[in-house]
Amino acid sequence: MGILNVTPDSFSDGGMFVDRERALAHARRMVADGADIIDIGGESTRPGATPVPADVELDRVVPLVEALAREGIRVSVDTHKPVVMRAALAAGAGMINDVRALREPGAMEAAAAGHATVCLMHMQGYPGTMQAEPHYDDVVLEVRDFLVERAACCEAAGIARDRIVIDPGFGFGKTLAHNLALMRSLGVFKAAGYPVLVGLSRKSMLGGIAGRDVNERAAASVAAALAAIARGAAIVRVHDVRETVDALNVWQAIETG
Ligand code: 7PJ
Repeated sequence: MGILNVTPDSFSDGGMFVDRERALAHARRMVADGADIIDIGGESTRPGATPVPADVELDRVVPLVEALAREGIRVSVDTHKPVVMRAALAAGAGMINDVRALREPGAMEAAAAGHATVCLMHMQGYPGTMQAEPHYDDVVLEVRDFLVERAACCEAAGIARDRIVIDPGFGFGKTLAHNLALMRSLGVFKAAGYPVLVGLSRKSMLGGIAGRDVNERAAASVAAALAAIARGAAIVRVHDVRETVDALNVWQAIETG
């Protein structure tokens, strides 16, 4: 899954793809490099980011969904707003990626309409304050139980099991120790019976380990993506598609002999 942020303030590529033609060109480049899905985000979820009104988010996201879907590209939309979900699905999106796991009023119903896949992500707290003092007694079991419960709600709302993907939400209300524990136990999430999505690309956790600024984290991100796939992740959400695909191809060739 290649990341396309059309926000002026995202942490690593903020402002780069606000222009529609540049955004489309970048999406096409990621597909040519091997991305199967393009995840479009019109509102930054980084700590302290300003919320975006629905009309601004719609204007940023919907024309891109339409254009890419028309080209046969599988599009995911990173949003928690039901109105954006509905518009994105009408424009041809095949996936709703919600960092709030469809907890906004009306989000579950909006995502259930149609046949799109939903990605349910775990977050403790809210973007403004989530990194202040994250706390868990058992991070793996608490995150797993939350996701399984959200998935059950989705199924009760008419979203078939095979439309659901789960994501531990690396960096969303988690310390480095929490993130590492989740990564080591990724098998627990896979065992819950849903495909697992992992998003670690260029995140501060990698910056902390590697001692690199945000735009110098490609190698660290590739290592994280490989580790995630090796532990059973079905989808990795990444900025550096070409580098990740190269690494995965080599790894896979070795694994399959
Ligand atoms: C994630 C996401 C993630 C899913 C963001 C960033 C922050 N969606 N949206 N998983 N992260 N499913 O890219 O660093 O980890 S926005």
